[in-house]
Amino acid sequence: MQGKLIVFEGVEGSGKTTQIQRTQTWLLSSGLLHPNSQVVTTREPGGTALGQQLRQILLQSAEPIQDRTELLLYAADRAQHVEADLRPLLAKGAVILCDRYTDSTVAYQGYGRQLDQILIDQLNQIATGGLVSDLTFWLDIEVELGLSRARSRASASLDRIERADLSFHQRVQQGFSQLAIAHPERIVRIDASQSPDAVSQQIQQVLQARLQDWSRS
Ligand code: T5A
Repeated sequence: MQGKLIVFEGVEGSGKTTQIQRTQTWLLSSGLLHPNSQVVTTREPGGTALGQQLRQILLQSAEPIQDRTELLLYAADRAQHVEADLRPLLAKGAVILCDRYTDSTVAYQGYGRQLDQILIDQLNQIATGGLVSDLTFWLDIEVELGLSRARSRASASLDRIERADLSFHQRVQQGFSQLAIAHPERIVRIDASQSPDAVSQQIQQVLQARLQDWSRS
């Protein structure tokens, strides 16, 4: 099987980090992959060393960040991530589990910040060089429930974007919902309001079927 890019998306606190870790553990013990297969986890922003510096700026900057500046910083993080990490890993046949990718930019900067969607699509194209995910899990959860989970996690304090007002997060949610409607072949909705085990089960069911399809093609 060729390398695969599997992305996890959703609003704040939807459980992406939790489910990526569980999916990696499950995949490695499932027997569904070749024994030498690499299963790698990564994230945006912050998948590379340069990206970690950009993440720090994006999420912790004390100076207000203008909306277009924010968009360009996410694009810079992605361009570095794709070229330095994602493409080389895919070329080696790795299965990559990535916390956020292009759909986050559409949802947060497009729907949330209300920047021009055509500009965002062009920038996503420049940053990725056309690399699209093979499968995207949209962890769908009510915004308020996600934010309350984010507030109760171990590292407690909310970052710059999490502190945005509720209407911003609701527009982001609407963005993910529209994306799922527009790309049903790529985006699979998961009910993320359930227990961690129940959410993992939904993901594993979809992934098992996809892996079987991919290994036949
Ligand atoms: N962003 C990103 C943009 O604006 N544009 C872009 O282009 C990109 C790429 C990144 C920020 O940048 C923005 C979006 C984000 O605001 P992030 O850290 O990647 O930040 O994203 P967050 O959503 O903030 O990550 P979180 O860690 O808050 O949420 P997760 O990873 O979705 O959730 P997780 O797994 O850490 O869980 C949160 C808490 O809930 C518990 C966990 O134990 C944890 O305490 N939990 C559950 N509790 C009950 N039931 C379940 N099923 C649970 N699953 C997890």
